[in-house]
Parts: sequence; C-alpha cells; structure tokens
Amino acid sequence: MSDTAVDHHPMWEKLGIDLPAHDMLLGAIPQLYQDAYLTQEGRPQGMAYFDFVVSEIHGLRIKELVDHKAAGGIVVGTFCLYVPEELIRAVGGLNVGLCAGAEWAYDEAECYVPRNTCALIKAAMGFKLGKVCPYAESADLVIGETTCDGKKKTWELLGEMVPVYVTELPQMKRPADRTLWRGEIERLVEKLEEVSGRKLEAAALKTATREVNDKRRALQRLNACRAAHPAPISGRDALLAVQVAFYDDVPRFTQMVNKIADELEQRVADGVGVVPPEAPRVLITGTPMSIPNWKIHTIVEKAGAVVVGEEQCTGSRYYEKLVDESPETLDGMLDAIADKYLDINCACFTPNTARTYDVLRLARDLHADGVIHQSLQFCATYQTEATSVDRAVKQAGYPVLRLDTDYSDEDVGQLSTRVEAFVEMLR
Ligand code: BJ8
Repeated sequence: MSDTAVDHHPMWEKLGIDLPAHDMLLGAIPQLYQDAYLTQEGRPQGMAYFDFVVSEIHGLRIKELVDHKAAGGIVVGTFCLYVPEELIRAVGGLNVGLCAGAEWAYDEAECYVPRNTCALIKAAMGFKLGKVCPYAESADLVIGETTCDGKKKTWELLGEMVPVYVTELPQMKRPADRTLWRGEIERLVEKLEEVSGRKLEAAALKTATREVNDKRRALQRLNACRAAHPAPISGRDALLAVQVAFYDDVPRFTQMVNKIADELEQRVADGVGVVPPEAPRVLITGTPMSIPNWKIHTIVEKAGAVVVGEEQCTGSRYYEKLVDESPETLDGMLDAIADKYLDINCACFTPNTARTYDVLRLARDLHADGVIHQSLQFCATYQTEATSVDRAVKQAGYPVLRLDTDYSDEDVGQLSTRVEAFVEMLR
C-alpha cells in the first residue's frame, strides 16, 4: 500500500456503490476512530499501520481487490470463522469478511429480516441493500454457513442479490458429524474450483495453509503479550488487529503484526504498559465485534480497566488453533482443515462446554480480574449459553458482568454506568 491520497470515487462508482450514501458512511468513521483510538495514550508505534488501514478502509484494499480480479483472481466474501480461508487462497482467491459492525439501511433490511434479528445480520443486509460496501460489491461469490437460524435463512434472501453458496455446518461434534463436515469441505472445494476456474493443487494448499497459519501465529504472539502486568497494548488496539485480519493482505498483515509483537515483547521486558499496573483486567467473551464496532472495549477502557483478551470470533477463536501443516497429500491436508475448523467452539454447537473451558483458561492465563459476557441482542445461542458460561466463571471465582447490546449508541450511557460499577468492584 502507498499513502498517496487518491480519489476512489470512480472505482466505487464502477462497483455500483451508492456514492452519496457511501460518502455519508465513510464520513462518520474518522470521528468514531478519533474517539475510540486516537485519544489513547502510549499506543505501540506499530499501530500506525492500522491507523492507515482504517483511514483507507474502503480505498487501497479495494483497489487491490479490483486489481486482483483484473489479473484473473477471484474475491470471496464470508461471514463466519468456519469457512476455511486456506481453500480460498489456494485457488487464487482473496477472502474478505463481510460482517458489518455499524447500523446502516435498517429500514430496508427490515423488509427482509424481522426487526428482532441480531445487529450483525441486519447490518450485513443493510450494507448490501444500501450499496455501501465495496467488499460485498467486489465479491464473486459469498459463502454462507448453517450456523444460527438467522444467518441460515438470510442466505436464502441474500442469494436473490448475489451468488451465495451455503456450506452445511453440523451442530454437534460426533464422528458422524465430522464425516458430514469433511464431505462439506470436499463440496466447498468443488464450488471454489468452479468459480475460480482453477484446480486445487496440493502445493498451493500447502503454501496457503502455511501463510494463514503464519498470520495466526503473529496474532498469537501479539496476544500472548497481553498476559503481562501491566498490559503493553490496549484491548481496543488488539481487537482492531483481529478485525483487520479478516480482509487485509495476508503476508503484509503478518509482517506488520509481527513488528508490533516485537515492540510489545520489548515493552514487556522493560515493564512498560499502556495502563497503570493497578488497572483492573477484563476478559471479554461472546459474540463477534465486526469493524467498526468498538463500543464495549471503549466503554470498558474509558472506565479505567484494560481488556486483556477476547474469547470471541474477533479474538482467540480466530487465531488460537492452527491447521496441521504436516500432511503431504491433498486428502491429508483437507482432513487437517476439517479437523481444525470443527474444533472452533461457537455457541451454535451443542453441547459447547469446550467454550466454557476456553473462557476459564484465558481468564487464568491472562490474569483477568473479571469477565464480561457480551451478546448481541436477539442472538439466541450466545444469550442462552451465557447462563452456563457465567455460572462456571462465577464458580471459578471471577466476577461476571453480562451485557446484551447492539450497534446503536442509545444504550451507551446505561452500559457505561454498569461497566463503571463493575470496574470499581474489581479494583
Ligand atoms: S463461529 S459466532 S462468526 S456463527 S451474533 S449472526 S450467531 S444471531 S456471528 Fe458467528 Fe460463525 Fe459462530 Fe463466530 Fe447468529 Fe448470534 Fe447474530 Fe452471530
């Protein structure tokens, strides 16, 4: 990426973007970013890369996607961790996460999905219907998955607007479910081969697997530093790194995150933190926070605590597990991919006790003083699973705060009051 200011309007126009609406949307980001990010003190210098990425959120990366397509590659949009990015890369595709983190065109979205649909789904529909997302407009294919009911039925409607392929994710993890899932991986490969016009080759999949693992390893390094006392990076900055991982160029992202990890490891060695050592440490668990949803982290950290980890799809669920790189045959590699992805612990599975263990392990390893369980409203799986997760966390001796929210600003005052009281209690 270069930092030369370029007018991207002609590119957006060609993609079919609603320019006035899009200008309005992009116009809101700088203030939001200023309030959530640029007011922080002592940020790692390496975060300058992410400042730049956000300033060009619909600019230079979109240009890269357009150039990639012009050179014969494909762009594939996804909404869930269970879609293996390695497969997309191995057929010359670029993967872009399409989950939206801001309210947009809800009136139009509510003509398709019920009002009481979670913000993540409603915003994704709103961004598509409002024609304000150049990532969605660049996608040659969108891959949906049978996770929650809201998403499952939304794919049928989204399929009226863009080519959608749905992969069937089982809801349990028995041997028969693993067999079903392995077959689904096979069928997904066939679809990707058809859309890309390229055969999946073992050598390409091996390279893609290593590259995506490297990305996750870099995030592991960065996040391991958050166990230090005082924390060397804010939760907001760590969250942003994972949010950007869903759509940035993989090798460049890996390099930049490793640079930040170098800096953080030095800070840890020097005992340098972004907060005073006595700042309460909070682990967040629950539904994902898509860019630019920085609401809860900002509230928690403005209340004087520091977020030291996220047991979320925009957190540890994304980077903790790697695909086994040892298989040499295509079949073996696809087995390894099936195993790794089925091992993610989302609340759409039953039972999902492994997620509770993950929360407890992270709370212990990151030296959290308390846990916040945040769910998007109307997310039945996470809101219900909060009961057993919170119970186990309390039994382990951690105070818990449960928050149900959405993307609006309306509840910020009320959430702040509750979070401030919780943080005070942790002191
Ligand atoms: S692996 S968390 S990305 S499904 S918040 S849309 S579950 S009603 S986002 Fe998710 Fe994949 Fe699971 Fe992760 Fe439905 Fe809930 Fe909305 Fe959700």
